Amino acid sequence: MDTLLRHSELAPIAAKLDAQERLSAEDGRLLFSNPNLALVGRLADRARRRLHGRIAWFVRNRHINYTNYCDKTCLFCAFQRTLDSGPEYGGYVLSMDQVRKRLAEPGGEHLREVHVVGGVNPDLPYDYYLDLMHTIREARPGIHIKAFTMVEIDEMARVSGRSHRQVLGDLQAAGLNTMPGGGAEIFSSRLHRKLFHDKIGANAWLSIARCAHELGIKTNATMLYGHVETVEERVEHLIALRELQDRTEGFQAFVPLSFHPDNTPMRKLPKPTAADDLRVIAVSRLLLDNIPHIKAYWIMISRAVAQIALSFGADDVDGTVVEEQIYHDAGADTPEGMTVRELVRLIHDAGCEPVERDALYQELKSDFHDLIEFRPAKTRRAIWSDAMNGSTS
Ligand code: V47
Repeated sequence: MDTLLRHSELAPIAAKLDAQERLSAEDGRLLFSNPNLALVGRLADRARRRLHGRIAWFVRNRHINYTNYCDKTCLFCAFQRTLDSGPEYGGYVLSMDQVRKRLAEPGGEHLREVHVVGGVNPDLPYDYYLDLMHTIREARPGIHIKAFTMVEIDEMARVSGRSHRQVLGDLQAAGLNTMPGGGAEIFSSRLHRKLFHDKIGANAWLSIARCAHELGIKTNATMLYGHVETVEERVEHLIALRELQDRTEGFQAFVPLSFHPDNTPMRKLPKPTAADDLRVIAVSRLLLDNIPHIKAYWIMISRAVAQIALSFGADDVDGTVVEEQIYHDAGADTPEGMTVRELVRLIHDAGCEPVERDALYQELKSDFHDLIEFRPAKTRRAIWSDAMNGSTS
């Protein structure tokens, strides 16, 4: 153990990690409140390197948000349009033709994964969701369909009168492969009452995730942070995920979701800082010892913070994305998509080794020499001297 760590109050946690012992909730609270973020990050980076070395994963994916009509009243959301608001306020439901067109756009043939989520729209019949699966499957037979949060599964069960298990089975038969991790928000019952009282809470979310895992459907998990949650509530959330994962091993990745306040009913709250984002990523890596991947979703935390996050516990940057509405409606100023070249450079310049993956984290490609320009880094003195001499090279 290095000197800084040995003399810090994190020394017992570092010792536990060295001995590959599981961290407790109390350890989680200490990691969230320790003033030395760099030390917390160093611990997380060690854990990340033990699991993944220098690899950082990305996927050629695109998101499709099939509707933004939603009858829920979540205070953190800017994406939702009320059912009576009409298209003049930007409300939409994608037709199957529009879905086909999105998949037929240039580059669509290279997509590995499509990520499909939408609002809770009670006007959609059960068949809409099954048609969506069939349409995507037909348009891109080889594509991996990652679709629907536990919240949407609950809505489909309500509209069809079928159980969660039956709905998941129907979707699987129609082409669903895995599920994203959204809708978990924050498991605290206090915040469920305050922020999203008319949507499923922790028990239902965890129970549907468990059901999906039992059917062999891998999912991700998320936590929405940076609003009014406490450190205790963050830790409680992470430990609940860890406990379910002990039973099912069905979570592939954990995706911390940094709150974007613009255009939401909580718009007066300040945005989480880069330090908040990095700390949540680091503590997640340390507490979630049984979830293989921690995602730094560049759309939410910016490309620059995603790069640093790769040294703070994250091993995955999601992917090309192409079109994104949930965070852009809430004020995200990142682009909506990135090219493979940009992703590869982002990872390479952060000191990691870019590896293209499929949706199940199988390696597809790791040799990107053609995309990375190897220019010897200029010394500061050379940059200064060029600047003084007017060189623009
Ligand atoms: O469930 C909504 C969150 C989630 C805001 O699994 C917001 O690979 C921040 O889950 N500020 C949907 N967050 C997105 C999601 C996701 C994204 C990328 C990858 C994966 C994955 C999953 O976004 C919602 C909600 O928790 N959200 N509004 C907001 N204003």
